[in-house]
Amino acid sequence: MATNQALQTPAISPITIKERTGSISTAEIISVLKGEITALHIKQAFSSEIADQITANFFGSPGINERNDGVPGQYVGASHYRKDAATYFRQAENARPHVEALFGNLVDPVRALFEALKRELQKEGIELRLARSEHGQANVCRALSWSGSGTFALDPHDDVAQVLRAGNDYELSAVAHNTVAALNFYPSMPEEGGNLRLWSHKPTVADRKSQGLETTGYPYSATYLEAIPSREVKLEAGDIALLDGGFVHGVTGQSGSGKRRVLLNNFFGFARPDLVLWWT
Ligand SMILES: O=C(O)CCC(=O)C(=O)O
Ligand SMILES: [Fe+2]
Repeated sequence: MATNQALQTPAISPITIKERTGSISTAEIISVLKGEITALHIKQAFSSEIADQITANFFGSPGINERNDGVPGQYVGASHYRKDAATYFRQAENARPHVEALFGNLVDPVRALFEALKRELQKEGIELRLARSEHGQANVCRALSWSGSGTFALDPHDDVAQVLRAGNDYELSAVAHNTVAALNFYPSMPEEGGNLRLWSHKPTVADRKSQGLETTGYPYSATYLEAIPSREVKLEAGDIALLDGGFVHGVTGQSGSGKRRVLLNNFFGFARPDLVLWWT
């Protein structure tokens, strides 16, 4: 017999997307962090010189690997998804030289954003730092190229389940009760598709349970999302997207013969009123 939970239609939460061209500001970052806007899309936010350098270094990296956690894609760096803290932080330490090498001798724009946000939050008495444990410290970002083929290059998911279920040995679990901000820099985009799709829905623990996605938040089915309005953020190389990772999001199918899609990603959020943690 079907339970009430399974019959319940998912709640619709309105989304606000701010889009403009130029340089990202700390005030805008903080407004996503505080849940005032759902997503921020900054077009042409970093130069094609750094974008091309990162892309070439990613595909040529001796640290590039295929993901083996059920999410199709290649990566440089470490992901805490489905890993205990000891494994994640050890991988982050081992991958650090490869992450740093992505930028060659150019200034890392993700670190520059981290430092600017750190200075701004400090003025309000809030510390921003990388998540850490006795086994090591998170990196500022990881690089990813999704390889899902079909409707989505990366299936619809939320970024909160993996944080909520990270476990007690992670200090970052506390962030799951606040906005989990997901920051993406796009050095390379395919000719067609590879856009970010955002659904007007922020799943609860009960919603995830009803879908059997309690620990992963991945992947929400087409049937589950059917009646929920969604919006597409059209991305180009050099763009930044910052979103509330609690809302269901995914990456649309990609095509074209030339360019592969590459992004730099990390997550951050309030662990305490006076502490913002940053991890990958
Ligand atoms: O590739 C993207 O645009 C989004 C990536 C993402 O949602 C994730 O890494 O959790
Ligand atoms: Fe995500």
